[in-house]
Amino acid sequence: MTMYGRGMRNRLAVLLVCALPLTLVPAPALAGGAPPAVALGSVIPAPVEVRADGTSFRVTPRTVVVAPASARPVADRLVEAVREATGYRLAVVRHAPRHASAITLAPDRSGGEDYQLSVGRKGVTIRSGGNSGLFNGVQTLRQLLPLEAPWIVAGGTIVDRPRFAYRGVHLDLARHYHTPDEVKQYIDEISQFKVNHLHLHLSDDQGWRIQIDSWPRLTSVGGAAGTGVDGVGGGFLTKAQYRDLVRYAAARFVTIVPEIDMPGHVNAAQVAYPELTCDGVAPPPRTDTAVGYSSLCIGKEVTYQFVEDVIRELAALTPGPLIHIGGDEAHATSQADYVAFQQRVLPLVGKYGKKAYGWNEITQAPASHTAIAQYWNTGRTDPTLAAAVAAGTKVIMSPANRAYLDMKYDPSTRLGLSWAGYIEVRTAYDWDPGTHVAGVPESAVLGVEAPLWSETLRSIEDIEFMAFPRLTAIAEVGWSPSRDWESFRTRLGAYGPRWTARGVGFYPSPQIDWAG
Ligand code: TNX
Repeated sequence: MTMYGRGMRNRLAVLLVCALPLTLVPAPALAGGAPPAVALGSVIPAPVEVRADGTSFRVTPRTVVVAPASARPVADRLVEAVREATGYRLAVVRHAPRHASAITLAPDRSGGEDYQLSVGRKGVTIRSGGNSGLFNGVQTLRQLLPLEAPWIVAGGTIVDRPRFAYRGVHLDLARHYHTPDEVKQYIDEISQFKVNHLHLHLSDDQGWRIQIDSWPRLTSVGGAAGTGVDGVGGGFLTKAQYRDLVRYAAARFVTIVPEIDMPGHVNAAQVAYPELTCDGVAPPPRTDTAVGYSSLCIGKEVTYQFVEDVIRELAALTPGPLIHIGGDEAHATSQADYVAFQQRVLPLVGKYGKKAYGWNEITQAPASHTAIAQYWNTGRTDPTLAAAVAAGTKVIMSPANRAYLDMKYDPSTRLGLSWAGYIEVRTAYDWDPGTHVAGVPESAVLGVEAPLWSETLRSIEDIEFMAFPRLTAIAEVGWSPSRDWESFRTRLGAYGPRWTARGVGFYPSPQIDWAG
């Protein structure tokens, strides 16, 4: 089968207002047996409204990108994307010459992430009130460019906006370190699906992955060679590398959210600084995958000096509003100690101008009522979370049996874990963050995040195999107001050749009819 399906060839385009659930609108057929343009509705995540009008636009080497100075950063991304797709190096101009074939970025008064994309015979116009919206429109346009010449885009209009403001992924750099270049490659991929946050898990029992000047042994010891699972790898981000990553992500409208996990998951810090244990004795380094055995010493003042130094330095590195303080699986901390710890630590994040974000266990502490809880459990009820929500806590949904990208797809998957079950594409797709947990209404949900723990993942190839295609399901759960599995699986099947063309080794799920 071709990328677009045999049945779509040579059909006439029709004027069609596409109310969700999306159907694939036949795209204009072209003369000379060339493949039809990509159907206007064939976008992931599904846009809110798609109206095909039967016209089309052709991108040529003489097409110009028109953008005001304020939108120049987005224009640069657009030029890069068109070059990657077509090989053309389009010029960027402030004003279009008369009769020019143009792709225009037009700031208007709509909301920041909303955008409208119109494709007519003379050009493409993307309108948005914010550069993030213009960037979203550019990501849509990328998916509408065919994989091969002629570079014809189907005509019509897309009106689009996100359901949730927070659409995130998480990457564990602690269990296996991943280099800045690998993280950048991941950012390039996720941002194409309008994912706008990257949560980096920067410390755990095995290793510590971010430079902290006031506690230098965290990285000289905790980031040394051999600190990955099974003694593999090691490494850490210097502050300069971290700042560079933050800038790279920001240029793709992705906000980096740093996490330091505490009071559990701290063995690497205690190996480097034995005073962080209650008896002052350094534990042995650990590179196995057990969890829940380490704890900061809740009664010692040095613990809070350490935590405050780390939060202060992280906050200074972080232009984004959030700092994640972990808080999961603190099985070696008594409940009373856990609450006492969080009551001191959650407010420290505010002291340095950031909002506290933590795994859902933090909701045991009243100080979490002004924080954000990340729901990672597998149940549909959680009275502690629901009570916190009633008191003001906001939630990001990452139910492990739906959103965990480190779960195996099925029992034969070579990588990954299975403690939360197997997660095929449809399982990742068929759930609703607004009704998932009793007592957590949509109004309390900021969005979704797909964690990728790296106990079994070493390379970018491993990351991509586990993330794709499932991440696109989570991206659609976070973006699209109403969803339809049949429509999604058709669009996903058509998308596969794009990953192949970019060398992304995705999992070829048997639930999908892959094109090409
Ligand atoms: C649970 S989910 C953890 C991590 C593991 C993960 C593996 C959560 C907040 N903690 O420590 O890496 O399972 O799936």
